[in-house]
Amino acid sequence: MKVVALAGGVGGAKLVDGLAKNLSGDDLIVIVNTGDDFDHYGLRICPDLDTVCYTLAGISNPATGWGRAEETWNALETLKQIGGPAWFQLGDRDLGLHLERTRLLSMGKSLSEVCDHFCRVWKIDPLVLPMSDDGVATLVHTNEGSLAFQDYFVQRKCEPKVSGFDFIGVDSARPAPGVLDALEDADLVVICPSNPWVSIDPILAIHGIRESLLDTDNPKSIIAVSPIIQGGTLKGPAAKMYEEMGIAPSAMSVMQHYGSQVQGGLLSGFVLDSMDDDEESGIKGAGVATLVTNTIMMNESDRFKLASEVISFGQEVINQ
Ligand code: FO1
Repeated sequence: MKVVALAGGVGGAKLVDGLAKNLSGDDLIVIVNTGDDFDHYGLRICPDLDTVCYTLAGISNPATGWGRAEETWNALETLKQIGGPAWFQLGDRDLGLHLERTRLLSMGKSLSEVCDHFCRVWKIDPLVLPMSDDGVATLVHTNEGSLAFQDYFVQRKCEPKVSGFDFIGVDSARPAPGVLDALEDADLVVICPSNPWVSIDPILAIHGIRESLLDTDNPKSIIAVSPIIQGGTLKGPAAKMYEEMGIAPSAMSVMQHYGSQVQGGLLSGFVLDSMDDDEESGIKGAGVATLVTNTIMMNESDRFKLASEVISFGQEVINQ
């Protein structure tokens, strides 16, 4: 079974890691959000790509989920001492990656070429693709004006009230090489438990991606794993965003966000947490198959187990 995973930050990276440990490298392709990417100190920072790759390489920071394990902070300490902007925590090991990525990009390499190079160095088996090699920047519209994503997320700690999003540059951005072929060949597409608004929607907004997923001439099974559990999230502002956009944060709202395939939307299946089992019948009522299970990934064994259940469920949905 050929599986494509769409992923954003920390939650997405954990499920991707579980999928990678359940599937052979040839059977998994990961398409990653790059709407969070930005320039800082003249360096190109790609937080979601790095979170996915560090996690797959087994070198991610277990405390934060982003950045490197066994990190040191000498450069950041120096920046603080001399009054440089230190709101975005770049560790020494992490900085090395940003330096080399920026150098390679300035030599004319594409982001997907650079990502492929890092994946080879780290012996990462699945193919990891940025959604696009062209710059797309998520802009968050708030009660305090429109903010660049990392200004909203890290500098303002997601405090401003959100009223909408724009993905600047998306109209001219092309899917990265391999993205549309991967979707075309996929038997199963897994939308990871990433933030639907700012991690998955930017991927779906790239020309050709949503269209490929909706292509009735090449129908495919698409299942999403809810990042919302009991009206909240383990990490990140997804639930707060739903509330501020006037939508109750719930598994049902996430399912409706992507839409039911039988109603012209994306989903043929949906995975929700056991604590939200009262929402199952409503989701089924929209024509979407369901899997109710523990979706909280506290450790590697949780990741492996959830991914294995998602794959078996995906197989069932394909056979329906
Ligand atoms: N998130 C934070 O909340 N604070 C940080 O200082 C921070 C630094 C950082 C550095 C490198 C990196 O790859 C990720 C980093 N993140 C940080 C995470 C990142 O901002 C978000 O997780 C994503 O953009 C949302 O998916």
